[in-house]
Amino acid sequence: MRNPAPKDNAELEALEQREWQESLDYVIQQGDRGRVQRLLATLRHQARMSGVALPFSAITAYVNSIHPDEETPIPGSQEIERRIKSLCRWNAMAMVVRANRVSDGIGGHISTYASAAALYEVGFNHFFRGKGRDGDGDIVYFQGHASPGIYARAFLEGRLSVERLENFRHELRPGGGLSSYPHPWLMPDFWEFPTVSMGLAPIMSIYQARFNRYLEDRKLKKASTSKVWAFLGDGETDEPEALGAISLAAREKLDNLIWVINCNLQRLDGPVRGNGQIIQELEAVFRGAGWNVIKVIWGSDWDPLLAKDRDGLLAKRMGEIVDGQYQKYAVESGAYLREHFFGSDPRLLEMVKHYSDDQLKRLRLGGHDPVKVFNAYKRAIETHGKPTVILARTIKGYGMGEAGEGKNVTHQQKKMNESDLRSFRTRFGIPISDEQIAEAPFYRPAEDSPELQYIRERRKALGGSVPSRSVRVEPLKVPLDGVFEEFSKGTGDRKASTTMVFVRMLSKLLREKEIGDLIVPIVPDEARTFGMEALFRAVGIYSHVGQRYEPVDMDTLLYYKEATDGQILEEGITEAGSMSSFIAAGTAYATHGVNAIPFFIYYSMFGFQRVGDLIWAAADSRVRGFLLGGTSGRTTLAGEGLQHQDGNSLVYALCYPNCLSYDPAYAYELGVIIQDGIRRMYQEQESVFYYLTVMNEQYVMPEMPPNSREGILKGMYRFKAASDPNSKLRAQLFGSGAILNEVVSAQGLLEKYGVAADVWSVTSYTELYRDGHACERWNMLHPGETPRVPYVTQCLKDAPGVYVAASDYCKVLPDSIDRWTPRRMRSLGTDGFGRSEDRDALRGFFEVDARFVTIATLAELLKEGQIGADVVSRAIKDLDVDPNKPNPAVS
Ligand SMILES: Cc1ncc(C[n+]2csc(CCOP(=O)(O)OP(=O)(O)O)c2C)c(N)n1
Ligand SMILES: [Mg+2]
Repeated sequence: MRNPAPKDNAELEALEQREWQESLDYVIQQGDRGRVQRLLATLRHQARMSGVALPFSAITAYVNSIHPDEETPIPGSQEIERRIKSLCRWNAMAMVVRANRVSDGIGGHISTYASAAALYEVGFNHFFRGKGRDGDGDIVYFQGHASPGIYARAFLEGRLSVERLENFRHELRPGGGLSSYPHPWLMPDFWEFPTVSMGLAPIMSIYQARFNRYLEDRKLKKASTSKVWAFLGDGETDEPEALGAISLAAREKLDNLIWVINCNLQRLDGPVRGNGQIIQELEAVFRGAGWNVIKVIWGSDWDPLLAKDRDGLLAKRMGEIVDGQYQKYAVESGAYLREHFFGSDPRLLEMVKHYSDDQLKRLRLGGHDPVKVFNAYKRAIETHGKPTVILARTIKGYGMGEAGEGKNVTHQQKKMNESDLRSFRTRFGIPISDEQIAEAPFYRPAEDSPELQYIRERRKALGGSVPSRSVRVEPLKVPLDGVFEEFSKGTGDRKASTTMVFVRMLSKLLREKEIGDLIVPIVPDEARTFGMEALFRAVGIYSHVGQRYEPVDMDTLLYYKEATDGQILEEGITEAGSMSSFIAAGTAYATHGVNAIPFFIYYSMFGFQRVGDLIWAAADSRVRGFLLGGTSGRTTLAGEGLQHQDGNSLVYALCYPNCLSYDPAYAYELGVIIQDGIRRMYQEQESVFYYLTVMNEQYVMPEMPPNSREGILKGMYRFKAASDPNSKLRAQLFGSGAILNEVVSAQGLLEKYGVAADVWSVTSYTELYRDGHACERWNMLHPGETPRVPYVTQCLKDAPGVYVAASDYCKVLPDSIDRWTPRRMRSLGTDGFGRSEDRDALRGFFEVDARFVTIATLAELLKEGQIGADVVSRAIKDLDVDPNKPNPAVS
């Protein structure tokens, strides 16, 4: 019998809906999901062509991306894995609790790992590949605050002793301890990547994944299936660097990159998005950027409920709850959940009427369910053509119970009382007795226990332990005299800038047989600024897909050549991204066993000042390579003004312990420093890196004075002695970088006033400063022994007269060594904001030109009583200096 005609529109719509659903069911039952997708796409298209405006949505429902039907069971024993995970949880917690009992306030985090344990354990048991099999394991960025869990795992694996665990956050104790967070500088055999400054691991991981491709495309490393995993916090994604480069990962089709974002909905102070949904927000952002997004929101316990949710009521309800409320559910009882979550609709209540309150309370979230996590990881590693992000919902402080589970204070909870410990123990089945519980002892089962056997077997199958850092590279043998020799000869009467000199050195290095291929030039859209465009054609710009267009300047000699084996990393306008590439390249000696030699050249003002924290991470990572601050010096970069003129970077560089910084003036200085840098980093395998300023001012490059090599490297040497050493009035002038030429001119000017001055080139105040302190320290601790004499003191031992130093940087730089100069040193520098002006005007304004060096020298001689005030006044007049000009430091 035919259905009666529908009464009204509502009935008609209900009928239509049923028919369409039945049709869809039919197609789904045929088992071909691709067919469903195609069908729906056709319908969408048809609707759009008929003028139906379909609302745009970058998000899907608030449910798991992987349907239970698509899941595969986890291989191995889930029961043993659960016990291992519980032991990791316990030991991680005990590590923090015990550390804080002994030293109150020593810190540590329980709740981050407590929420992430399943995310890591599934990785350790099934995915993370060690380097043991073919030397090419996975690269894993562990969330910094989860470090206790990673140590706990290493403890079970037998890699860390109880003593080391006992000394968590007490690294200086005898026998050593464990650093708070992942720091390769402090634990160079263990940690590979520093992560704890939040937002840096995400961007570093993207460029790492891209750099892995670069090495493969350039045949510096064989093709590999290894993955880069980055474990991040949901709060961390607010850091601009965290999401700032995600479009690159999609554009470059980095399917070797997997991010796991632990969406516990909380950060340190409270909810990440109390009034919103961080998972949905991130889904939209990542989908929009072209990533594969896998949401792991609900555990298997929810599958039967969702299976019954034919009308989408439950999914709808899930999607309308904001995160602040979800957090409340996490701390509340099952009855509360029933009333406030399911209670919104009688049909939802009906769905759970057979569930006890206790059962409702125990409905697990996706990020705590190994089956869900395993399937997400599996899909991620099987995904081709795009990076994957897994958004895993968890509870912060999971298992901490009253001590912190889901609470706003949980991030900083470091203590558990006896009853908290007891419930934790019972909940996770840790075999520790009531008598022992108050102690919170570490627990490691017997070597032949099923747990430890399982761990050993799994890690063996996966290629060894993770994390593990080792340097497997062979030192390079690089006699590069052939490359650098020409620079010691000077340029005759031809003018050049140190930037031009650098580019020539780089071009020659790129052609060198032994190391040419290992050079990695990195530029943030600034190659033309530095005159490097010839390299575009010579070595090509790296692009995984080569060049799919005809470049507009194809018919020119220096055309914009992109190539799969291109050598230059042209990063576009991102110093943060470029720095991440620098880190990936500069640590390749450990990560990949490749002695990559990065040269990252950038506008100097946008280096330490802008991406200083990434440079700090580079230093922690034991990076090797050269940072080049281009167009540096406050007065050397004409015209650009306050935002560009850098008189700061060398001052910052002083604070980076393994960064050697230099301010070379001449071609041979730069040559000596780079050649020695390559020797130290790649031949001697020292974990240092270099910051070199290069300028765009052109002048004649002189010949290298004899015996100056050692001084160039140590920080100073006499460049030009006074023509009349027997003069009554004597001075020692110190110049650096482009200001050295002003100092040389001052030497000439001073002759007119009867002053004979020696000129020193100070290539590195920072090295002189470090040497001075090192000597002083040694002397303090070795009384009675022959004192060590700082290099600067040795140099000036017999140098007569007053001292004046001038640099294009803040005065604090020369001031930093003045305690080791036999007499006090007068310093001229560029404290203050830059100006849009030409060089002469700028140097006059900042009082660092030849005139001011002259006046300062005469003023010092006056102070010493060697000349009268009239001489200084005359010079001020002769040199046309306004004594009442504004002070540049404060104007
Ligand atoms: C750049 C930076 N800012 C601040 C901190 C301090 N801090 C450490 S953890 C934390 C909260 C982390 O929240 P989330 O990223 O959500 O990680 P969860 O612990 O919840 O997994 C904060 C603010 C830091 N480590 N780095
Ligand atoms: Mg969080």
